[in-house]
Amino acid sequence: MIKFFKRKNKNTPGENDQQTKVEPDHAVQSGVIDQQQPGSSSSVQAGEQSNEHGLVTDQQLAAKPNEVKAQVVAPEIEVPPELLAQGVEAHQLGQQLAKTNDNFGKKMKQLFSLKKKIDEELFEELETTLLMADVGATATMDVIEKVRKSLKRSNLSDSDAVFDALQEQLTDLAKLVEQPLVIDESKQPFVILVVGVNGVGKTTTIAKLARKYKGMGKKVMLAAGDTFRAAAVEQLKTWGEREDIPVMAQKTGADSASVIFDAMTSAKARNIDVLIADTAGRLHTQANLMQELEKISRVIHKNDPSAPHETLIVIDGGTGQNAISQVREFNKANKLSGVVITKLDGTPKGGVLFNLAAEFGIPVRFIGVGEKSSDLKTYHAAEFVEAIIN
Ligand SMILES: Nc1nc2c(ncn2[C@@H]2O[C@H](COP(=O)(O)OP(=O)(O)OP(=O)(O)O)[C@@H](O)[C@H]2O)c(=O)[nH]1
Ligand SMILES: [Mg+2]
Repeated sequence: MIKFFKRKNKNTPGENDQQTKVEPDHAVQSGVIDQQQPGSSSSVQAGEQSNEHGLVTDQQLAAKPNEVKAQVVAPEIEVPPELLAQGVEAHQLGQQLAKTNDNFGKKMKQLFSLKKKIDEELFEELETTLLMADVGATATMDVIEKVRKSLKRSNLSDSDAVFDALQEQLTDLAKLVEQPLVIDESKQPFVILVVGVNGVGKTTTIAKLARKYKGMGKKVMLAAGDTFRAAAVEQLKTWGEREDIPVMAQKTGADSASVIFDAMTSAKARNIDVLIADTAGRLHTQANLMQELEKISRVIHKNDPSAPHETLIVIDGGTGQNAISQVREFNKANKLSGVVITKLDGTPKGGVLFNLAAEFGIPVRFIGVGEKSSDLKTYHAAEFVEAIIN
Protein backbone atom coordinates (compact mmCIF):
# COMPACT_ATOMS: atom_id res chain seq x y z
CA MET A 1 0.00 0.00 0.00
CA ILE A 2 1.29 3.49 -0.78
CA LYS A 3 1.72 5.75 2.17
CA PHE A 4 2.53 9.40 1.83
CA PHE A 5 5.37 10.98 3.74
CA LYS A 6 4.93 13.47 6.53
CA ARG A 7 6.57 16.82 6.03
CA LYS A 8 8.90 18.10 8.70
CA ASN A 9 7.27 21.21 10.04
CA LYS A 10 9.29 24.12 11.30
CA ASN A 11 6.31 25.85 12.82
CA THR A 12 6.68 27.88 15.93
CA PRO A 13 3.86 27.44 18.44
CA GLY A 14 0.79 29.42 17.52
CA GLU A 15 1.57 29.45 13.82
CA ASN A 16 -0.40 26.39 12.95
CA ASP A 17 -3.90 27.62 13.69
CA GLN A 18 -4.79 28.11 9.98
CA GLN A 19 -3.59 25.16 8.01
CA THR A 20 -3.50 23.89 4.45
CA LYS A 21 -3.47 20.16 3.87
CA VAL A 22 -0.84 18.70 1.57
CA GLU A 23 -2.68 16.73 -1.09
CA PRO A 24 -1.44 13.16 -1.64
CA ASP A 25 -1.33 13.71 -5.42
CA HIS A 26 1.48 16.22 -5.00
CA ALA A 27 3.53 13.58 -3.34
CA VAL A 28 2.95 11.12 -6.17
CA GLN A 29 3.72 13.65 -8.90
CA SER A 30 6.97 14.51 -7.26
CA GLY A 31 7.73 10.83 -6.74
CA VAL A 32 7.66 10.91 -2.97
CA ILE A 33 6.26 7.72 -1.60
CA ASP A 34 6.91 6.23 1.79
CA GLN A 35 6.75 2.46 1.62
CA GLN A 36 7.56 2.07 5.30
CA GLN A 37 5.26 0.23 7.62
CA PRO A 38 3.64 2.41 10.27
CA GLY A 39 5.67 2.38 13.44
CA SER A 40 8.90 1.28 11.75
CA SER A 41 11.83 3.01 13.33
CA SER A 42 12.98 4.95 10.30
CA SER A 43 9.62 6.35 9.32
CA VAL A 44 9.11 10.01 10.18
CA GLN A 45 7.41 10.30 13.50
CA ALA A 46 4.46 12.65 13.68
CA GLY A 47 5.06 15.30 16.27
CA GLU A 48 8.85 14.86 16.23
CA GLN A 49 9.45 18.16 14.50
CA SER A 50 6.12 18.44 12.84
CA ASN A 51 2.68 19.16 14.02
CA GLU A 52 0.64 16.01 14.32
CA HIS A 53 -0.91 16.18 10.85
CA GLY A 54 2.16 17.24 8.87
CA LEU A 55 0.41 20.39 7.65
CA VAL A 56 1.63 23.66 6.19
CA THR A 57 0.33 26.86 7.64
CA ASP A 58 -1.17 29.53 5.40
CA GLN A 59 1.21 32.09 6.92
CA GLN A 60 4.19 29.97 5.89
CA LEU A 61 2.79 29.57 2.44
CA ALA A 62 2.19 33.30 2.05
CA ALA A 63 5.58 34.35 3.49
CA LYS A 64 7.89 31.94 1.63
CA PRO A 65 5.88 30.00 -0.91
CA ASN A 66 8.87 28.52 -2.77
CA GLU A 67 10.61 27.45 0.39
CA VAL A 68 7.48 25.82 1.74
CA LYS A 69 6.82 24.15 -1.60
CA ALA A 70 10.34 22.81 -1.60
CA GLN A 71 9.81 21.42 1.89
CA VAL A 72 6.58 19.81 0.82
CA VAL A 73 8.07 17.95 -2.12
CA ALA A 74 11.39 17.02 -0.56
CA PRO A 75 11.62 13.27 0.13
CA GLU A 76 12.39 12.49 3.73
CA ILE A 77 13.20 8.86 3.20
CA GLU A 78 15.16 7.36 0.38
CA VAL A 79 12.91 5.01 -1.52
CA PRO A 80 14.53 2.44 -3.80
CA PRO A 81 13.67 3.36 -7.41
CA GLU A 82 12.01 -0.02 -8.09
CA LEU A 83 9.66 0.45 -5.11
CA LEU A 84 8.96 3.98 -6.25
CA ALA A 85 8.10 2.71 -9.74
CA GLN A 86 5.83 0.03 -8.27
CA GLY A 87 4.08 2.61 -6.14
CA VAL A 88 3.50 4.94 -9.07
CA GLU A 89 2.30 2.02 -11.23
CA ALA A 90 -0.15 0.87 -8.56
CA HIS A 91 -1.46 4.43 -8.34
CA GLN A 92 -1.89 4.57 -12.14
CA LEU A 93 -3.68 1.22 -12.17
CA GLY A 94 -6.11 2.53 -9.58
CA GLN A 95 -6.94 5.40 -11.96
CA GLN A 96 -7.20 3.13 -15.00
CA LEU A 97 -9.58 0.76 -13.22
CA ALA A 98 -11.61 3.61 -11.72
CA LYS A 99 -14.86 2.50 -13.37
CA THR A 100 -14.74 -0.94 -11.77
CA ASN A 101 -13.65 0.65 -8.51
CA ASP A 102 -16.73 2.93 -8.59
CA ASN A 103 -18.93 -0.10 -9.08
CA PHE A 104 -17.11 -2.24 -6.55
CA GLY A 105 -14.85 -0.81 -3.88
CA LYS A 106 -16.70 2.51 -3.60
CA LYS A 107 -20.08 0.77 -3.37
CA MET A 108 -18.80 -1.53 -0.67
CA LYS A 109 -17.34 1.33 1.30
CA GLN A 110 -20.68 3.13 1.10
CA LEU A 111 -22.42 -0.01 2.24
CA PHE A 112 -20.07 -0.50 5.17
CA SER A 113 -20.23 3.13 6.22
CA LEU A 114 -24.02 2.92 6.46
CA LYS A 115 -24.07 -0.43 8.17
CA LYS A 116 -21.77 -0.79 11.10
CA LYS A 117 -23.32 -4.02 12.28
CA ILE A 118 -23.04 -7.28 10.44
CA ASP A 119 -26.38 -8.85 9.61
CA GLU A 120 -27.93 -10.92 6.85
CA GLU A 121 -28.97 -7.79 4.98
CA LEU A 122 -25.33 -6.69 4.74
CA PHE A 123 -24.31 -10.04 3.28
CA GLU A 124 -27.17 -9.87 0.78
CA GLU A 125 -26.10 -6.42 -0.36
CA LEU A 126 -22.53 -7.58 -0.60
CA GLU A 127 -23.68 -10.46 -2.76
CA THR A 128 -25.56 -8.08 -5.07
CA THR A 129 -22.49 -5.83 -5.42
CA LEU A 130 -20.29 -8.77 -6.38
CA LEU A 131 -22.86 -10.07 -8.87
CA MET A 132 -23.32 -6.62 -10.41
CA ALA A 133 -19.58 -6.41 -11.06
CA ASP A 134 -19.77 -9.76 -12.93
CA VAL A 135 -17.94 -11.79 -10.33
CA GLY A 136 -20.35 -14.61 -11.21
CA ALA A 137 -22.64 -16.72 -9.03
CA THR A 138 -20.20 -19.52 -8.12
CA ALA A 139 -17.34 -17.21 -7.20
CA THR A 140 -19.66 -14.84 -5.31
CA MET A 141 -21.15 -17.62 -3.14
CA ASP A 142 -17.72 -19.06 -2.51
CA VAL A 143 -16.16 -15.74 -1.52
CA ILE A 144 -19.04 -14.83 0.81
CA GLU A 145 -18.97 -18.25 2.47
CA LYS A 146 -15.24 -17.89 3.11
CA VAL A 147 -15.72 -14.36 4.48
CA ARG A 148 -18.33 -15.68 6.92
CA LYS A 149 -16.01 -18.48 8.07
CA SER A 150 -13.06 -16.17 8.46
CA LEU A 151 -15.12 -13.77 10.61
CA LYS A 152 -16.32 -16.65 12.76
CA ARG A 153 -12.76 -17.85 13.27
CA SER A 154 -11.47 -14.44 14.22
CA ASN A 155 -14.56 -13.69 16.29
CA LEU A 156 -14.87 -10.26 14.72
CA SER A 157 -18.16 -8.63 13.93
CA ASP A 158 -17.60 -5.08 12.68
CA SER A 159 -17.86 -3.96 9.06
CA ASP A 160 -14.13 -3.13 8.85
CA ALA A 161 -13.40 -6.76 9.55
CA VAL A 162 -15.81 -7.80 6.77
CA PHE A 163 -14.07 -5.47 4.33
CA ASP A 164 -10.64 -6.83 5.25
CA ALA A 165 -11.83 -10.44 5.02
CA LEU A 166 -13.40 -9.71 1.66
CA GLN A 167 -10.22 -8.20 0.28
CA GLU A 168 -8.28 -11.21 1.53
CA GLN A 169 -10.65 -13.71 -0.06
CA LEU A 170 -10.75 -11.87 -3.38
CA THR A 171 -6.95 -11.69 -3.40
CA ASP A 172 -6.73 -15.45 -2.73
CA LEU A 173 -9.06 -16.10 -5.64
CA ALA A 174 -7.22 -13.65 -7.91
CA LYS A 175 -3.92 -15.35 -7.00
CA LEU A 176 -5.15 -18.64 -8.42
CA VAL A 177 -4.58 -17.20 -11.89
CA GLU A 178 -1.43 -15.19 -11.19
CA GLN A 179 1.30 -16.75 -13.26
CA PRO A 180 3.12 -14.33 -15.54
CA LEU A 181 4.09 -15.50 -19.01
CA VAL A 182 7.72 -16.58 -19.18
CA ILE A 183 9.35 -16.69 -22.60
CA ASP A 184 11.28 -19.95 -22.82
CA GLU A 185 14.50 -18.92 -24.53
CA SER A 186 15.23 -22.47 -25.67
CA LYS A 187 12.33 -22.11 -28.11
CA GLN A 188 13.30 -20.13 -31.15
CA PRO A 189 10.96 -18.66 -32.02
CA PHE A 190 8.70 -18.79 -28.98
CA VAL A 191 5.31 -18.86 -30.71
CA ILE A 192 2.34 -17.03 -29.21
CA LEU A 193 -1.02 -17.70 -30.87
CA VAL A 194 -3.71 -15.13 -30.15
CA VAL A 195 -7.40 -16.08 -30.40
CA GLY A 196 -10.78 -14.70 -29.41
CA VAL A 197 -14.14 -13.44 -30.62
CA ASN A 198 -14.52 -10.38 -32.88
CA GLY A 199 -13.40 -6.99 -31.73
CA VAL A 200 -12.11 -7.95 -28.26
CA GLY A 201 -8.70 -6.36 -28.84
CA LYS A 202 -6.56 -9.21 -30.23
CA THR A 203 -4.61 -7.16 -32.77
CA THR A 204 -4.12 -4.26 -30.38
CA THR A 205 -2.90 -6.67 -27.69
CA ILE A 206 -0.43 -8.18 -30.19
CA ALA A 207 0.99 -4.71 -30.86
CA LYS A 208 1.26 -4.12 -27.11
CA LEU A 209 3.01 -7.45 -26.56
CA ALA A 210 5.37 -6.83 -29.47
CA ARG A 211 6.35 -3.48 -28.00
CA LYS A 212 6.82 -5.01 -24.57
CA TYR A 213 9.09 -7.83 -25.72
CA LYS A 214 11.03 -5.59 -28.06
CA GLY A 215 11.57 -3.26 -25.11
CA MET A 216 13.00 -6.25 -23.23
CA GLY A 217 15.59 -6.67 -25.98
CA LYS A 218 13.91 -9.57 -27.79
CA LYS A 219 13.71 -9.94 -31.56
CA VAL A 220 10.01 -9.94 -32.35
CA MET A 221 8.03 -10.78 -35.50
CA LEU A 222 4.29 -10.71 -36.18
CA ALA A 223 2.27 -13.07 -38.38
CA ALA A 224 -0.85 -11.65 -40.00
CA GLY A 225 -2.99 -14.76 -39.54
CA ASP A 226 -6.23 -12.78 -39.85
CA THR A 227 -6.65 -13.16 -43.59
CA PHE A 228 -10.41 -12.86 -43.39
CA ARG A 229 -10.91 -9.09 -43.36
CA ALA A 230 -9.25 -6.85 -45.93
CA ALA A 231 -8.33 -4.26 -43.31
CA ALA A 232 -6.89 -6.76 -40.81
CA VAL A 233 -3.52 -7.23 -42.52
CA GLU A 234 -3.16 -3.45 -42.96
CA GLN A 235 -3.98 -2.89 -39.31
CA LEU A 236 -1.21 -5.24 -38.18
CA LYS A 237 1.24 -3.78 -40.70
CA THR A 238 0.52 -0.27 -39.43
CA TRP A 239 1.25 -1.37 -35.87
CA GLY A 240 4.43 -3.12 -37.11
CA GLU A 241 5.63 0.06 -38.80
CA ARG A 242 4.84 2.14 -35.74
CA GLU A 243 6.80 -0.18 -33.46
CA ASP A 244 9.44 -1.01 -36.08
CA ILE A 245 8.70 -4.73 -35.98
CA PRO A 246 8.59 -7.04 -39.04
CA VAL A 247 5.17 -8.37 -40.07
CA MET A 248 4.82 -11.52 -42.20
CA ALA A 249 1.68 -11.25 -44.30
CA GLN A 250 0.03 -12.62 -47.42
CA LYS A 251 -2.98 -11.36 -49.28
CA THR A 252 -6.50 -11.31 -47.89
CA GLY A 253 -8.20 -14.68 -48.33
CA ALA A 254 -4.93 -16.65 -48.02
CA ASP A 255 -4.97 -19.71 -45.79
CA SER A 256 -4.36 -18.50 -42.26
CA ALA A 257 -2.56 -21.66 -41.14
CA SER A 258 -0.05 -21.44 -43.99
CA VAL A 259 0.64 -17.75 -43.32
CA ILE A 260 1.59 -18.65 -39.75
CA PHE A 261 3.57 -21.74 -40.88
CA ASP A 262 5.60 -19.65 -43.33
CA ALA A 263 6.15 -16.97 -40.72
CA MET A 264 7.55 -19.61 -38.35
CA THR A 265 10.00 -20.80 -40.99
CA SER A 266 11.06 -17.24 -41.73
CA ALA A 267 11.38 -16.46 -38.02
CA LYS A 268 13.68 -19.44 -37.51
CA ALA A 269 15.90 -18.31 -40.38
CA ARG A 270 16.10 -14.79 -38.92
CA ASN A 271 16.76 -15.88 -35.31
CA ILE A 272 13.58 -14.30 -34.08
CA ASP A 273 12.95 -14.80 -30.34
CA VAL A 274 9.18 -14.24 -30.23
CA LEU A 275 6.67 -14.75 -33.04
CA ILE A 276 3.16 -13.52 -32.30
CA ALA A 277 0.38 -14.75 -34.59
CA ASP A 278 -2.87 -12.90 -35.10
CA THR A 279 -6.06 -14.75 -36.03
CA ALA A 280 -9.44 -13.59 -37.30
CA GLY A 281 -12.09 -12.89 -34.70
CA ARG A 282 -14.70 -15.64 -34.67
CA LEU A 283 -17.80 -16.48 -32.74
CA HIS A 284 -17.18 -19.40 -30.44
CA THR A 285 -20.56 -20.76 -31.55
CA GLN A 286 -19.53 -21.11 -35.23
CA ALA A 287 -18.33 -24.69 -35.55
CA ASN A 288 -16.60 -24.33 -38.95
CA LEU A 289 -14.55 -21.33 -37.77
CA MET A 290 -13.58 -23.14 -34.60
CA GLN A 291 -12.42 -26.09 -36.72
CA GLU A 292 -10.27 -23.70 -38.74
CA LEU A 293 -8.60 -22.71 -35.50
CA GLU A 294 -7.89 -26.37 -34.68
CA LYS A 295 -6.26 -26.64 -38.09
CA ILE A 296 -4.05 -23.61 -37.38
CA SER A 297 -2.78 -25.29 -34.23
CA ARG A 298 -2.12 -28.58 -36.05
CA VAL A 299 -0.14 -26.81 -38.77
CA ILE A 300 1.91 -24.83 -36.23
CA HIS A 301 2.61 -28.13 -34.49
CA LYS A 302 3.90 -29.62 -37.74
CA ASN A 303 6.48 -26.86 -38.04
CA ASP A 304 7.55 -27.23 -34.39
CA PRO A 305 6.03 -30.05 -32.31
CA SER A 306 6.43 -27.98 -29.13
CA ALA A 307 4.50 -24.99 -30.57
CA PRO A 308 2.37 -23.01 -30.05
CA HIS A 309 4.18 -22.31 -26.79
CA GLU A 310 1.44 -20.01 -25.60
CA THR A 311 -2.18 -19.83 -26.76
CA LEU A 312 -3.70 -16.65 -25.46
CA ILE A 313 -7.40 -15.94 -25.47
CA VAL A 314 -8.32 -12.27 -25.42
CA ILE A 315 -11.48 -11.42 -23.49
CA ASP A 316 -13.19 -8.04 -23.49
CA GLY A 317 -13.48 -7.06 -19.81
CA GLY A 318 -17.01 -5.81 -20.36
CA THR A 319 -18.29 -9.09 -21.81
CA GLY A 320 -19.99 -10.35 -18.67
CA GLN A 321 -21.17 -13.92 -18.32
CA ASN A 322 -20.51 -14.64 -22.01
CA ALA A 323 -16.79 -14.71 -21.21
CA ILE A 324 -17.32 -18.13 -19.62
CA SER A 325 -18.70 -19.75 -22.78
CA GLN A 326 -16.04 -18.05 -24.91
CA VAL A 327 -13.23 -19.55 -22.83
CA ARG A 328 -14.95 -22.94 -22.69
CA GLU A 329 -15.40 -23.21 -26.48
CA PHE A 330 -12.00 -21.82 -27.49
CA ASN A 331 -10.36 -24.13 -24.97
CA LYS A 332 -12.00 -27.09 -26.70
CA ALA A 333 -10.61 -26.05 -30.07
CA ASN A 334 -7.12 -25.09 -28.86
CA LYS A 335 -5.83 -25.79 -25.39
CA LEU A 336 -5.55 -22.31 -23.88
CA SER A 337 -2.55 -21.50 -21.70
CA GLY A 338 -3.27 -17.87 -20.90
CA VAL A 339 -5.90 -15.14 -20.78
CA VAL A 340 -5.64 -11.43 -21.52
CA ILE A 341 -8.51 -9.29 -20.26
CA THR A 342 -8.77 -6.07 -22.26
CA LYS A 343 -10.67 -2.78 -22.03
CA LEU A 344 -10.65 -2.84 -18.24
CA ASP A 345 -10.26 0.93 -18.41
CA GLY A 346 -13.71 1.29 -19.93
CA THR A 347 -15.88 -1.08 -17.95
CA PRO A 348 -17.41 -1.14 -14.46
CA LYS A 349 -17.44 -4.95 -14.69
CA GLY A 350 -13.82 -5.91 -14.04
CA GLY A 351 -15.10 -8.62 -11.69
CA VAL A 352 -15.20 -10.97 -14.69
CA LEU A 353 -11.62 -11.87 -13.80
CA PHE A 354 -12.79 -13.61 -10.59
CA ASN A 355 -15.52 -15.40 -12.52
CA LEU A 356 -12.96 -16.83 -14.97
CA ALA A 357 -10.52 -17.63 -12.17
CA ALA A 358 -13.11 -19.66 -10.26
CA GLU A 359 -14.42 -21.41 -13.36
CA PHE A 360 -11.20 -22.34 -15.23
CA GLY A 361 -8.10 -21.30 -13.30
CA ILE A 362 -6.28 -20.49 -16.58
CA PRO A 363 -3.51 -17.95 -15.83
CA VAL A 364 -4.35 -14.33 -16.57
CA ARG A 365 -1.14 -13.11 -18.17
CA PHE A 366 -1.94 -9.47 -18.92
CA ILE A 367 -4.63 -6.86 -18.60
CA GLY A 368 -5.39 -4.19 -21.19
CA VAL A 369 -6.08 -0.74 -19.81
CA GLY A 370 -6.25 1.49 -22.87
CA GLU A 371 -5.83 1.78 -26.63
CA LYS A 372 -2.15 2.78 -26.73
CA SER A 373 0.58 0.21 -27.26
CA SER A 374 1.90 0.98 -23.79
CA ASP A 375 -1.46 0.20 -22.13
CA LEU A 376 -0.75 -3.41 -21.23
CA LYS A 377 0.06 -4.52 -17.70
CA THR A 378 1.41 -7.78 -16.45
CA TYR A 379 -1.29 -9.12 -14.17
CA HIS A 380 -0.55 -9.08 -10.44
CA ALA A 381 -3.37 -10.32 -8.22
CA ALA A 382 -2.85 -8.18 -5.11
CA GLU A 383 -2.31 -5.03 -7.18
CA PHE A 384 -5.46 -5.73 -9.21
CA VAL A 385 -7.64 -6.31 -6.14
CA GLU A 386 -6.18 -3.25 -4.43
CA ALA A 387 -6.98 -1.13 -7.51
CA ILE A 388 -10.64 -2.15 -7.69
CA ILE A 389 -11.43 -2.27 -3.99
CA ASN A 390 -9.41 0.49 -2.33
N1 LIG B 1 -10.22 1.27 -24.12
C1 LIG B 1 -9.60 0.21 -24.63
N2 LIG B 1 -9.77 -0.10 -25.93
C2 LIG B 1 -9.13 -1.18 -26.40
C3 LIG B 1 -8.29 -1.99 -25.60
N3 LIG B 1 -7.82 -2.98 -26.38
C4 LIG B 1 -8.33 -2.79 -27.62
N4 LIG B 1 -9.13 -1.71 -27.64
C5 LIG B 1 -9.89 -1.18 -28.78
O1 LIG B 1 -10.82 -2.17 -29.22
C6 LIG B 1 -11.05 -2.03 -30.62
C7 LIG B 1 -10.87 -3.40 -31.29
O2 LIG B 1 -9.51 -3.74 -31.20
P1 LIG B 1 -8.81 -4.80 -32.17
O3 LIG B 1 -7.43 -4.99 -31.64
O4 LIG B 1 -8.96 -4.41 -33.58
O5 LIG B 1 -9.70 -6.08 -31.88
P2 LIG B 1 -9.62 -7.49 -32.58
O6 LIG B 1 -9.97 -8.50 -31.56
O7 LIG B 1 -8.32 -7.65 -33.26
O8 LIG B 1 -10.80 -7.37 -33.65
P3 LIG B 1 -11.11 -8.34 -34.89
O9 LIG B 1 -9.81 -8.62 -35.56
O10 LIG B 1 -12.07 -7.57 -35.73
O11 LIG B 1 -11.73 -9.57 -34.32
C8 LIG B 1 -10.08 -0.98 -31.11
O12 LIG B 1 -10.77 0.23 -31.23
C9 LIG B 1 -9.04 -0.89 -29.99
O13 LIG B 1 -8.43 0.39 -29.91
C10 LIG B 1 -8.12 -1.63 -24.21
O14 LIG B 1 -7.46 -2.28 -23.41
N5 LIG B 1 -8.80 -0.52 -23.79
MG1 LIG C 1 -7.86 -8.14 -35.24
